[in-house]
Amino acid sequence: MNHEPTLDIAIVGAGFAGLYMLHKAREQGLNAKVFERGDGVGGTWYWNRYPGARCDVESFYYSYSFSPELDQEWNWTERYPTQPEILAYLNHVADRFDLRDDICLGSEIVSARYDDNSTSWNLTSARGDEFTSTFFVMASGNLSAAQIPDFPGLTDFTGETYHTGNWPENDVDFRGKSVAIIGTGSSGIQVIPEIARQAEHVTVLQRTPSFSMPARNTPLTDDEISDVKANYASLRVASRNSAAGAPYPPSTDSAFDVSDEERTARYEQYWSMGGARIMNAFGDLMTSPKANDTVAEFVRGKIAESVADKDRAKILTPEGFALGSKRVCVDTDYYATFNRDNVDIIDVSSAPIERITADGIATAGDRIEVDAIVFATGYDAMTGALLAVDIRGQGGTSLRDQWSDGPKTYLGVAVSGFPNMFIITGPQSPSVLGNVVVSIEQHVEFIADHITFMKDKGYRISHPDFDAQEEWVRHVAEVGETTLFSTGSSWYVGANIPGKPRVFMPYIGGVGNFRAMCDEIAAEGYRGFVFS
Ligand code: NA7
Repeated sequence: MNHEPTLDIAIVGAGFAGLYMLHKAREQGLNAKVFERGDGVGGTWYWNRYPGARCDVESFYYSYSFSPELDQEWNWTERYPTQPEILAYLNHVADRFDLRDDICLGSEIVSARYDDNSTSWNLTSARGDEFTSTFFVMASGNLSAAQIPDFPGLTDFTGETYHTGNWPENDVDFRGKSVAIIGTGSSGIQVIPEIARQAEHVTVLQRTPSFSMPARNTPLTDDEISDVKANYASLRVASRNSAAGAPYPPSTDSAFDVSDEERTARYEQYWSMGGARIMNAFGDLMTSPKANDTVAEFVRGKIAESVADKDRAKILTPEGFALGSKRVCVDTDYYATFNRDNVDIIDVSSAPIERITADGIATAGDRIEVDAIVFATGYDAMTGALLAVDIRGQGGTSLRDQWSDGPKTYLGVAVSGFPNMFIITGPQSPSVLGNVVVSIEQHVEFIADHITFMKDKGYRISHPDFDAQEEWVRHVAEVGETTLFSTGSSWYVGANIPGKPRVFMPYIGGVGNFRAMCDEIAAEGYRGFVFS
């Protein structure tokens, strides 16, 4: 039997990560293929087609930086890009770099097994196709395993159901319908105003209110576009070296270095910039609970100003957790939507959803009848898409078993005992706390250079040293504990999935620091990896 793998590198996922990995692998002379479960490229931006879907990072920066030519030829039209525009961009990238020939669409990889004898990976797709490859890269995304809570009676409902992360390709017509929307994270906050404009009636079922900031989205002017294009090189460098992947100057002073009046004036100034910029108003907002209270109180004041009905405003006002400990949301008209006559909100934190009925939803205090239910209930984040594949490493060890108490990686890119497997923006990488595209590019380049290093040295196998991995996981947890990011009940810690181990998964040391650390590790012959 021929044990020679047919591919140098097998990549799962054709979103931002998979497309760039394919391009980079080809540049380095590797025979690569991407396997994508969707029928088109785009990953998250292929599936999240719900009305109002938009990135909460500015378009100029939420884009690839690896090609200065691409930067110059592509024109974003709005400050915050819509889902169709990002999808068009990714399709353009697939064509521009001639990637499509090596992308297998509609090909969901369900198992990946490392063969100790041939030292290669065997991949199997849902329709039974098999592939062998020397390297195996999971580029399956952090927010791609959509989750609908296991409500009793879910299948009894006779109306329409949708999940924001798995929206149908054709427009959904909510005119004349009454719609329940469950979930008020980033997706809920974007979809609620849009559906409220169309449907006859909307009932929002909220378990935890979010802190949301107005996007202040606008069309981009020709002058703004030329300005950024003229300075793209330095803006990209600033993003790469930043904490969260965007070139905004950080503030280093404390919220208590200034008077109360000056502090409020600073918050007003950052609030008027739009988006989540207010998080940068002072340097200690995510490290000092007291400083965080000041910004949280400011935002609570804005909610009170925006929502006319006092009872609704109270329900919509977050209390009891730090601003930023659940991802802050960026919206257009979210709070104003609750001034509409056709919108209701039910607080399901104290009176939870008990069951879905044939014609609606029963909570501990209410019973509502609806034609459609929209689940904006989020994702099994960071680990869901990885563990959806039955991945087996050395000696048949299952990744699901190895991670049963929580994920452990080295640098978020590799796992001890899983040779020649890489993850793009895995758990313990800094990717999700800012602009993920910057982290994706860094990871892809680290992986590609790692493979080239192996080729040059004549190595066949690489995986992280167990102790180096333990040390990295410990470091990530330690850094996480110095900030308020790890203190909320959010998907950052797996809190939204019943039974999921509670582990703070992102590395919060900053994308710039992380890059510098990885560069150092590479310069030292990939310290922490074992080669043979
Ligand atoms: P999120 O941010 O995880 O939000 C999911 C929402 O769904 C959130 O409000 C949850 O309330 C709610 N939810 C989840 N399960 C339930 C149950 N059982 N009952 C009631 N409500 C529930 O996902 P998104 O899709 O909005 O955003 C994901 C990321 O995409 C976002 O952070 C950005 O990075 C882009 P909870 O807060 O858990 O009480």
